[in-house]
Amino acid sequence: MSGPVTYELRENIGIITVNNPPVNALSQAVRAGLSECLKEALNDSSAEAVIVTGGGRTFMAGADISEFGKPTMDPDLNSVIFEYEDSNKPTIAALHGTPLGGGLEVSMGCQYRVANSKTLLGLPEVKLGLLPGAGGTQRLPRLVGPELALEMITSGNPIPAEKAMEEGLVSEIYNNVSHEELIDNAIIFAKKILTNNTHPKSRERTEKISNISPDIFDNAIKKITPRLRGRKGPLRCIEAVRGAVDLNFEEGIKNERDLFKLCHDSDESEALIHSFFSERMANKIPGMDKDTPLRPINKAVVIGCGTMGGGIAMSFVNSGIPVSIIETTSEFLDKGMNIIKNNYAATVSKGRLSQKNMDKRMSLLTPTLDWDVIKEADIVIEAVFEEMEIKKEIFTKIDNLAKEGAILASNTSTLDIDEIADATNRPEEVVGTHFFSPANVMKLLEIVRGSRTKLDILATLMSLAKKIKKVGIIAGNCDGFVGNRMFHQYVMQAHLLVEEGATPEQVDSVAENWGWAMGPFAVNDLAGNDVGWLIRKRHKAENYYEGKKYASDVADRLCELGRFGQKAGKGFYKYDPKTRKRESDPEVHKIIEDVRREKGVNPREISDDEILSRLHGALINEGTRILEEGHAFRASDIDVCYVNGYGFAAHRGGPMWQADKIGVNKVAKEINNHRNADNLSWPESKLINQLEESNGKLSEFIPDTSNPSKRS
Ligand code: T1G
Repeated sequence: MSGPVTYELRENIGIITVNNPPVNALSQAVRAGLSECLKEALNDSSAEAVIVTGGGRTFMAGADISEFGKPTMDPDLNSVIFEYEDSNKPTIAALHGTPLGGGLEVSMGCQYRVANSKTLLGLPEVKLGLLPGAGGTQRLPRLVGPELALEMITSGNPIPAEKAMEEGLVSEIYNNVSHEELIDNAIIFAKKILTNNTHPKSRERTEKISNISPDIFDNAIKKITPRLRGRKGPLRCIEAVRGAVDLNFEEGIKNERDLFKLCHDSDESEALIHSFFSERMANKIPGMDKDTPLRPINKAVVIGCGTMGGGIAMSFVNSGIPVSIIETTSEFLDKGMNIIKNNYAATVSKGRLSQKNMDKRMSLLTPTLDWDVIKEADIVIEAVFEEMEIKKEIFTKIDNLAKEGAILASNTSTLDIDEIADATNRPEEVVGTHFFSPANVMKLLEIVRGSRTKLDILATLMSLAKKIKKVGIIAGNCDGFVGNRMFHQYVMQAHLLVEEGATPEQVDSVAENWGWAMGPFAVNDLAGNDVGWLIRKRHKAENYYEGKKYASDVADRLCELGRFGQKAGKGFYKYDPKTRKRESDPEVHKIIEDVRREKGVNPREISDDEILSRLHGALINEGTRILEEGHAFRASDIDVCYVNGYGFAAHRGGPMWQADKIGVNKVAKEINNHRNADNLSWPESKLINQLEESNGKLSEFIPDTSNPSKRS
């Protein structure tokens, strides 16, 4: 039979296999194929039991997300699952890879599940703003109990096969077998259970959902509430699981379906699905043939073992890539290595890393003063002091030592990659790898292309980003690249709002109530106010502020008083030394009043709406300028940057997504109004004006990135 689902008979067992690469998503054709092949198996008198499995790298990894938002096509997944559950021949799901979402739901419709020991089983729908909509909230509690079901469904995180077996979700696991061996073992298992008198249907199992205290749901709500940031999906997940305990199966399924529809129709889900696909779209490099070979990255060298260098090195060894770390003195090296060791030890003490894994990672780190290690490296990442002359000196040294084909990368957060590249004889091999602090934790990696950087280097680094569990975007070599360039405008508006009459507390609470992880002033205090202070001093020396409004007098005053933020115990706020909780500080309000008086500003009442409009308008305005200059490949890359590097709520999609959602013409009008009130801090965006006239969308704009400009 053609199509993505096939049936075959092996001895007296029917085998149904789904082949819909890359992840066997449950498209309409797959759902139809599953139904047809089951009928074939039931009609096959030689088949006494039926195994369903996925070909390639995984069992079905969920519903086909690309079908969402389109008219649903029969058969729907629920009905297919009921067919497997009501089959008059025992059905067994043979699992490997990542049976997730609808895939796990199909397996729970089967009477039995067996798995490769490396399988990860989960219901990640909540990460898409959804909930398991094909019986998952009803069958999982019946198989593993409501508490684990609540944890899995509200977190969206998978569990390993071993735990699944302990909890009764899987009957047998086979140690690290091939897919063929998995099927062989599943056939043996099928023959074994044929001797059972009955084959329990998941939906009829009630032993684990009886006598359940309602407290578990209230506790689940209490646990998730601080992380909601305006989302409703996780609460609906809890209510769906509550239905599994309080209602009979049919009512529970109906309750699940009603709640699923609320999720499916929500902006929150639309934005989260946008975030999901945008992260994957960011991997695509225009002009780069996807079959072009990538460069091997088996050995890395990091120059500098400070906060950034240490964090970068950890990211590599966490993914099994050995790293040599170079420093200028043994003292600096020892200090940096101790910080890394303590970082890992802290994770071990929290039970999030085994001592064995910590030792393995530490064994992949080679501290050294010997620059000759660069000769063996596939990639060299410079992570030293943010000073151009120092970087150029280092790159000349690297250039003289590195082998042909090695990637020469700088972790600079804003300096000119082309100028750094000019210090080498191979500028086309030089690139920026802008990690975000702490580099072993933050997911975003800005891969900064110089005007001569080869495309295969960009593609190699995109692949490397995924391997070291980062989310990469390609950024142009403009001042501040993508993220910081936009953030500079956002923070400037925040500071102007405070000069004009708002308070840091008001601005931060407006941003955080909207969905930001932290407001701009809290972020400044976290990152260190001295970081911005240093950049502002550099900009002043370069006359950057000529013809521009200067909005950081208050921030400068704070820095002059050593109020660098959390690390100094005070910044825009004062911080409890134990809890690090922020509190308003009258001293800061006094400084704000002094600056207003000296600048002749009469403070005025500023509405929350104006605050939000200016904060987001600043991001959108600068983001469109980045696009029109060709410093990003697409608007959604900017969304990926903000969701993964700046605490922009993923369930709000990103600044560019928001602009399209609100309507570019509406946003353009607001930005133009802000510019009429203060043209010095609202640089013109041609793209915004074009889209306003054409009623266009940012998501449809394709920047010209064919010849990346040298930094102006
Ligand atoms: N639908 C459509 N395409 C998908 C997909 C899916 N579910 N999952 C992945 N892809 C595409 C992805 O866009 C990329 O495409 C390629 O596959 C490789 O993905 C009814 C309603 C499975 C762990 O949420 O978590 O079931 O870029 O780069 O890193 O209750 O993909 O190559 O063109 O991520 O090896 C629930 C989502 C859906 C799982 C593999 N399931 N996927 O990771 O590869 S909702 C999920 C993942 C649902 C039911 C509900 C990961 C992965 P392209 P990749 P990977």
